[in-house]
Amino acid sequence: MSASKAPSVLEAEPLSDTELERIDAYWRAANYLSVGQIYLLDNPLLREPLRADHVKPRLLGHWGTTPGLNFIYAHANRAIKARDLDAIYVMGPGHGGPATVANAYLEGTYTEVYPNITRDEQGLRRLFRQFSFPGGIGSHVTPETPGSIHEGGELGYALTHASGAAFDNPQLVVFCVVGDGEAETGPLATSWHANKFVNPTTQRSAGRPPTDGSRAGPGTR
Ligand SMILES: Cc1ncc(C[n+]2csc(CCOP(=O)(O)OP(=O)(O)O)c2C)c(N)n1
Repeated sequence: MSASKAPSVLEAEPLSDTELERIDAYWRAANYLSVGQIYLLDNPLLREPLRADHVKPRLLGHWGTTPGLNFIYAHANRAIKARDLDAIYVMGPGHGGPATVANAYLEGTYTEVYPNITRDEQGLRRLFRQFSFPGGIGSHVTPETPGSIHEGGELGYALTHASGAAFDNPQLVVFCVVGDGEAETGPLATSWHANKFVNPTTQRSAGRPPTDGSRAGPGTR
């Protein structure tokens, strides 16, 4: 939401072939790690032909939202590195859990926090098996997910949390994805209005909402 270091749109260049190849490779790896968590109990690298007993008997969630979340994660990382940004990524969609875990694993954070989830075939098997499985991790972004401070289990709060992060940290870039299902909730319907507090030039009298219990000034209705 901060535009302080954004380059001019007129001077922007397309990514180089090397950058595109690397981003694409990262994205495909994150997608593989995500789909593996949803479906696979065993045979994590598909070294042998897939059999029914390699697949989880009861799936929870679906694949739909995950490639989009991974795509934004990959490009957000690119922008963060290129411009040395302070950033946070708020993921709203209800079934986006595998994406966060996949990226934490790809970056190495997951193994740092959970040394038994190693970066080899055995670790991959454990990573896939534990997702939405008895004794494992939740199907959404639970607090156990390294780096996560936004619990994804109850839909509706992505935009509120993203706006709050931006209000409190004007220099922070906040990437926020809202699920279409999430967008049907009351809290989310209301939080679309939060932008009126962010931009004082379009809502001049709004400013920052009072946090000390005092009444808002004229024009803040
Ligand atoms: C407040 C609330 N209501 C219902 C649910 C059950 N639920 C979990 S995921 C989901 C669908 C979410 O749709 P969307 O946000 O578009 O995410 P996607 O399915 O694309 O991942 C629902 C209704 C919930 N988690 N929280």
